[in-house]
This record gives sequence, structure tokens and C-alpha cells, in this order.
Amino acid sequence: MYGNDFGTPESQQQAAVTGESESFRAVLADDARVEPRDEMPEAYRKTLIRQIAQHAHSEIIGMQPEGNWISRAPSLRRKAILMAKVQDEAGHGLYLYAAAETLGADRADLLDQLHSGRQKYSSIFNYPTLTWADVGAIGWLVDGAAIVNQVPLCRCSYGPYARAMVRVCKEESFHQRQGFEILHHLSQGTPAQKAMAQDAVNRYWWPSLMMFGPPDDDSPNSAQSMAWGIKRFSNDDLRQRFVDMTVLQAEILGLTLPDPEISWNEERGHYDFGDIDFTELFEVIKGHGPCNEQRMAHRVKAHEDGAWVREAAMAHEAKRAARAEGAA
Ligand code: BYC
Repeated sequence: MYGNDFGTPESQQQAAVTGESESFRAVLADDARVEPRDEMPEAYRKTLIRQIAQHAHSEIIGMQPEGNWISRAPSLRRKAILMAKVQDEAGHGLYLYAAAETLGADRADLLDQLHSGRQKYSSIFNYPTLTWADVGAIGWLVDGAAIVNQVPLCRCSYGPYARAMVRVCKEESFHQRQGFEILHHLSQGTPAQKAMAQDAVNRYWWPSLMMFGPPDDDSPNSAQSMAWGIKRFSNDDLRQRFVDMTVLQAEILGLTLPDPEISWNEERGHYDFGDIDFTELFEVIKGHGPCNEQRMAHRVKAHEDGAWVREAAMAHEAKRAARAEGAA
């Protein structure tokens, strides 16, 4: 549905009472997409801006832990692949900021909210990348978790977000494979290389499970977001899907997941796994993770250092527009 700027008087009356117009409900009931100029409840718009902005911020902050290894990648080939991957993340951030702008959000304002700590980014990017194997673990586990979380977002009820996710997911699949391939290479290498791969998996496993968010009974936004078709599955359902997918891949890699409680549960048809320390997740979200301060300081400095580029681009555009007007 596109361009339904003005609802009927009845639907406007209903919107005033419930915040949801008839046309909005009809779009959701048909599993169609809400488009930028369609009527939508203010709370729906705000929820989308919150989630899309957090997602966009995660993509650009996510460039840091891996960007850290571009100059130290073990070969020219590895360096070229990693550089392309980090550039992809910048692109994902751009699609997502553009999707948030279709909801009336201002990009400069969103960045300001990130820099002042009023908007979040994913907890996972507050962990350090200590060895080259961490780049593999991020690709395999972090991008793997991102794919499980983001494939259902391709069916999100908000059109621009859903469409952005299609391309993001294709690129994330490539990232996940490059991470798997790095770890596969290391795990088949010398004992020291295999130990390095195992150490990276040991450190990234639990934080990757935390990426899916708090457990369902402690997730204040899930019920409404699922009713609106923004989220299609709960945090715990997606986390379980990720564990089920990853256990077999770990076997192929010859690496061990650091959880002795992982075992196949015939009755549930899923792998059981140990308790996650959610206090750690909440501490990291509050800003007390190992790298929060460093990530934010780096981001703010990059933004300030880039001010002249933004100003030059705007000055160029103003001159171009003035020339075009003069010629006309
Ligand atoms: N980290 O009610 P809940 C990537 C917050 S990009 C930080 O369950 P919701 C990649 C949550 O925001 C990865 N905060 O919330 C990039 C909420 O706080 P507010 C990012 C978290 O929104 C580069 C509160 O906790 N992916 O993978 O229903 C390179 C309560 O949670 C986290 C996305 O953003 C967390 N882990 O569900 C490589 C995907 N978890 O806002 C890879 C889109 C929860 O109420 N986002 N919080 O103050 C989503 O799917 C959902 O927003 C979440 C959370 C599942 C993350």
C-alpha cells in the first residue's frame, strides 16, 4: 500500500481512540507493507525509529572491532576481503539511516543521540578483538546471529526497512562464510592456530547469544513489536534457532562451544543449552562493557574529523544548485 495520506473520517476517529486506523489495521491483516506516506500510529513510527536507528548505529560501530585488524590481516588476500567486509557494514548503516529518514527522523539528530548515549547499539561490539581468530569468530558467530535475527526482518511490516534487509542479509551471508572459512583454516592449522581459534570461540559464544536481547519474559518491547509485524519471532525463539544451526557447524570446524550443557533434546526437537548471564548483557547495555568508552570516543572523533567532508559536500551542492538556477 502506498500514498494513503488521508484516511476516511471514520478511520481518523478510530485512530484518535486507539492510535491505529482502519487502513493501518487492514495492511497488517493482509500482511502487506506499510509505506512512508501511509497512515501509521505515532507509537509504531517511534518504535521503528528506535529499532532502525539502533540497528544503523550497530552497523557503523561494528566497523571498529574488525577495522582494527585491517592493517594486521595475515595476507594481502585476507586484507582485501576484510576491507570489503568493513565497507559493506558502512553501506548497511547508510541503507538503515535512509530507512529511518523515511519515517521523518533526521540523520544528524540520530547520530547526535548515539554520541550522547541516548540511543543504543548492539552489545556485541563492546568486546575486544584480541587476535586474528576473533575476526573469524565475529564472521561466523556474530554475523551468523545477525542473519538469524535479520532474515525475518525482510518480512517486517514497514516496507523500507524490510527491503533494506534483503540486501543486508545477502551480504551478511557472505560475511558469515568468510568467518567460517577463517576459523576452518585455523582449526586445520598448527596446534597454536587451532588453540587461537578455540579461544576466540570461547570468548565470543556467550556474547553472541546475548545479541538476541533479553529473555522473552524480560523483553518490554517484544509483544507490541510482534503484534505490529515489526518482529516476527521472539528473542528466545531466534536464539534457539541460532544454537540449533551452530552446533553442527562447530562440529564441522572441529571446535567446541564453551557450554557443557549443550545436548540434543529429542522431545523438544532442539538443542538444550546452559543459562545465559543476562546481568552481563544489561551491564554492557548500560555502558559498562570492556570497550564501550573506547568505541564511543573513536566514533565521536571520526564524526568530528569528518565534519569538513560533510561541509565541503554541502558547499559543492549549493554551488551546483546555484549554477543550475543561473543557467535556467
Ligand atoms: N544490545 O524489549 P527488547 C550486526 C535493548 S548489527 C544492545 O527485547 P527489542 C552486525 C533494546 O534496544 C546487530 N541493546 O527490545 C553489524 C531495548 O532497549 P530500549 C544489531 C539491546 O527492540 C556489523 C531493551 O534492551 N541488530 O549484527 O524488541 C557487523 C529491551 O530489549 C540488546 C539489530 O539491531 C543488545 N543485544 O529487541 C557484523 C537488529 N538487546 O530501546 C554484524 C534489529 C536488547 O527499549 N533489532 N537491547 O531502550 C532487533 O531485532 C531488536 O531491536 C533486538 C531487541 C532483538 C536487538
